[in-house]
Amino acid sequence: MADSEAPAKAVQVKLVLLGEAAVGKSSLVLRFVSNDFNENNSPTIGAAFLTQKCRLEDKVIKFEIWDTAGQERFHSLAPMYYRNAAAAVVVYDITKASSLEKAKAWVNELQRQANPNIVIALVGNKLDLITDGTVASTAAVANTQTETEAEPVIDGDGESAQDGQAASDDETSATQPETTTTSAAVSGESLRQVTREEAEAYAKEAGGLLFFEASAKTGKGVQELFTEIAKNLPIESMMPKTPGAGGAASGTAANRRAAAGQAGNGGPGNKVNLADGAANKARGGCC
Ligand SMILES: Nc1nc2c(ncn2[C@@H]2O[C@H](COP(=O)(O)OP(=O)(O)OP(=O)(O)O)[C@@H](O)[C@H]2O)c(=O)[nH]1
Ligand SMILES: [Mg+2]
Repeated sequence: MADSEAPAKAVQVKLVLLGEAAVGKSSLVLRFVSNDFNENNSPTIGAAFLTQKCRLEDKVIKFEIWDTAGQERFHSLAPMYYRNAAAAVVVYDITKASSLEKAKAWVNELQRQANPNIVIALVGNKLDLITDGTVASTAAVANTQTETEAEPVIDGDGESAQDGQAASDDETSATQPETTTTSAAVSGESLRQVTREEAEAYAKEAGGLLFFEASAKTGKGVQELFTEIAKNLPIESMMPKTPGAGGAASGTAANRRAAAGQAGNGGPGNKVNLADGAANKARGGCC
């Protein structure tokens, strides 16, 4: 956290989140951007746009995050959000096997149609729903450089970035985890439907995707996820040449506007949160 240096130019990084409905995409973003969690997060409609600035060594990275809607009816909008993205976070729910299959489909689509240099991270979310045995080993990989360890549960009252609307498909897991959290502590691994080994093996096979297990609820692994993405980006080649110029791999203003125009909840769903804000102080400043 080298501060008090001349303000570095931010490298803009367009990042998209993809994955089945209710796996916790918006929750991961909320944790990353505002260090908050909402037990009753509403399904995303269209997409939401958020930003977060991070410092990585002497570089400042501004993540421009497109949090897409997982419901199938929004699938056709996705290319607009992953086009020109420098990074993608493909999320599944470790307590729902079918969500890994959906994640694989997203990875395939990205590998066929997105920027060929895109950095893809596969993330198994809801790690808090299983007990500690595997949790410890899970975090070990990502814990290379931050002191961000398992944070205590922070149950915020933070507003969701999305407007709620009854989701027609695949909503059951949105409510199920809350009712099973307590029993998970008793039943141990029983809620886990995707082993770390299986998902990690797939991540390797699929061309060396970054792989994490995380919990948006506790914050475990979230910081590490974005840090590792930042470290895997070709930052030097993305540096703006002149003040105000966008990074090569980031979305252009025109793209952003185009995408924002299509987002179903472009108004209240848009939320900007810069790293200088209070949200980051708890974690020592993002990356
Ligand atoms: N226990 C637990 N619940 C979580 C976690 N992350 C999200 N949830 C819950 O899962 C539900 C769905 O979370 P969202 O973040 O809205 O999921 P999403 O992937 O954005 O869903 P769509 O916007 O519909 O695609 C909400 O009730 C969250 O509170 C987590 O890490 N642990
Ligand atoms: Mg969402």
